[in-house]
Amino acid sequence: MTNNTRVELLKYMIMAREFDASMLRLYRQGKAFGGVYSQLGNEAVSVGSAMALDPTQDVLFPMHRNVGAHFVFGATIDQMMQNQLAREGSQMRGTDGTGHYADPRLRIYGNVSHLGAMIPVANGFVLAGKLRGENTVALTYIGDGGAQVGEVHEALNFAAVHKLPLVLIIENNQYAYSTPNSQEFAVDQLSKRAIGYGIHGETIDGTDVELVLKTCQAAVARARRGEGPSIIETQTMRMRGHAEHDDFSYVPKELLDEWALRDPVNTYSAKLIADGVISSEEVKQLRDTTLDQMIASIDRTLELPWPDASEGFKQVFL
Ligand SMILES: Cc1ncc(C[n+]2csc(CCOP(=O)(O)OP(=O)(O)O)c2C)c(N)n1
Ligand SMILES: [Mg+2]
Repeated sequence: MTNNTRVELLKYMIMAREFDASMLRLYRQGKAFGGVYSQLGNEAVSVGSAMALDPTQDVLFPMHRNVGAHFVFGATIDQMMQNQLAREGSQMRGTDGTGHYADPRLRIYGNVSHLGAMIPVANGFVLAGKLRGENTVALTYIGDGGAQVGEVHEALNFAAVHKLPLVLIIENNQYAYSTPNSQEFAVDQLSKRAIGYGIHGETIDGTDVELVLKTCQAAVARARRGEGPSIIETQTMRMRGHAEHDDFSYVPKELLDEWALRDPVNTYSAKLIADGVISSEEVKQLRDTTLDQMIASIDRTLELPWPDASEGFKQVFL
């Protein structure tokens, strides 16, 4: 892996981290509406996986904790801010913050809220590509809770039978709302389900961005060779509540303390400093510059008008 790629990985993780931190502040200031779903602790999954794709030919179907993947695919901070603060320019015209939109220009198809429902859509996209003779790979995500929905099984079976170029990341962040893994499934690794579909599956440490990138690159290469889909289960911890209204008092504090030591941004910064790829001063500068970019974007976005109320009645069944 080149030093350039390593610095890029860090840069995108810091962008995701600072965007997230901004949203948490804006929520407490009463300026962010609806659900604010923190991706704290998930940056390595989001960034490492999206970096494995070719944004000019592949497609991204992100979930609610994948801000980093959006940035890798070229979404601007302003665009993401307009979406989340529901201002003019929002891709959902103010009706939602993180889902229910498509950005064909950037090849990003934002999540629908019904868990599991996006995987068949990703299947359809790459099946169409296959029929047209294109070599498009779709990357999508599902949580440890969402992975228990029936549609996920149907979609994986379909993708396996048709050898579709699909990479599914199961983001196992230990909880689905207040439900822990122990109440969700009885298998020790969700990737073992791949055996039942006859496809490739593996479980990896989702706090290690280089491991995520390499694992996803291998999955993308298999998909391009026509070898079909892969399931990659990434082990992380949801370091905040389900969304910011949730105080997550049901999560044992020791568990959070344990995972805090594996913070993906801090551990990767330390690794690159130890390897002499970047200095601690440069890391600090990167974080400061990124924070300045967030603040400038927030200022610009809060100046924007709200979308007209009539927008809420468009593109919906009444
Ligand atoms: C089919 C379906 N059931 C329930 C919900 C409500 N819901 C939204 S997010 C969520 C928890 C999801 O947990 P998980 O899949 O582990 O993802 P995480 O939020 O932890 O990243 C639930 C129950 C939904 N959106 N869709
Ligand atoms: Mg979860």
